[in-house]
Amino acid sequence: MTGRIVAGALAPHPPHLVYADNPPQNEPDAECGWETLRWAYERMRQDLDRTEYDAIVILSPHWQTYVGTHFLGVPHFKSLSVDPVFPNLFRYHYDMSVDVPLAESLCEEAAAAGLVTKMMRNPDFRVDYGTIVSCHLTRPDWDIPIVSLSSCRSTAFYNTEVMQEQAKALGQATARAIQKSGKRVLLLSSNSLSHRHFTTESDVPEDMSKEHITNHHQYLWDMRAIDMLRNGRTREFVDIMPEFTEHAVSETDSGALTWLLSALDYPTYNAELYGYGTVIGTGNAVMAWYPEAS
Ligand code: 2X7
Ligand code: FE2
Repeated sequence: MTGRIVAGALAPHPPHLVYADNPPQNEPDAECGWETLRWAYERMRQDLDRTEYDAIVILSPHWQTYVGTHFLGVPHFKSLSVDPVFPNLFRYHYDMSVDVPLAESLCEEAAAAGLVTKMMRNPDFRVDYGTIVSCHLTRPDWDIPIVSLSSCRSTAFYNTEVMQEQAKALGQATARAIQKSGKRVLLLSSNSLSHRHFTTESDVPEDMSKEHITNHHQYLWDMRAIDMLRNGRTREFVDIMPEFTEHAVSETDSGALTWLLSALDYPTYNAELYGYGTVIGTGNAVMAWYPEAS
């Protein structure tokens, strides 16, 4: 049977959202906070629950590699993840399984396309918080194995154009490997849109009277990005991604969103926009593309 991508989602990973949800895995306690985004995730989960999938493939900006793309290659990880910037909000006990055969096929397919790749086989490796937060918010039961791809830092090492070319090739390789696998797969691009943070935190982190976008310029970029993404202008958005990434200081520098749109073959159908909200000044959209429904 031919495998397929059942959905692809933009699934940002501010640890604040897990903090505010108060799951048993996270140590700190919150009163509330960032409801528009948490309700957006809730509605995305309801839609995703209507379809079956065998694996989640995710690319996170917080697993950063400078020589090629790496793939988690150990069947099971269990440890404590502490956010380096927000240890007061995120101390999360994770327990996850990895679809190693699917990770290996992705790695091989990407290598065959000329990309530098490596399977990560260290059993003591600490999984990055971006992967954990996006997967938790999308599938809190952790009952589906994941495949996690690192973000090759070609934007920092070369420029956004090099990142884009590599991320496009990685997206095509991902789609080919999934087709050959016979599996039904959900893809997650784990990133914020505009990404300029406040440099200080309020005394009560979940005090929503202090939460807003860092500046209007970033908000305008986010609205333009969302408008293009949700209305089928994804190829055009990828074309302006270098400008967006620089001007909005966006986490798209990770290649995650270019990878996702390339794997989905640049949807011309509409995305489902579940919501937009700011977290400590950054702009975040939760949205998904459903190729089967299109
Ligand atoms: O990693 C993040 C992020 N991308 C956005 C907001 C706040 C914290 O962490
Ligand atoms: Fe981040």
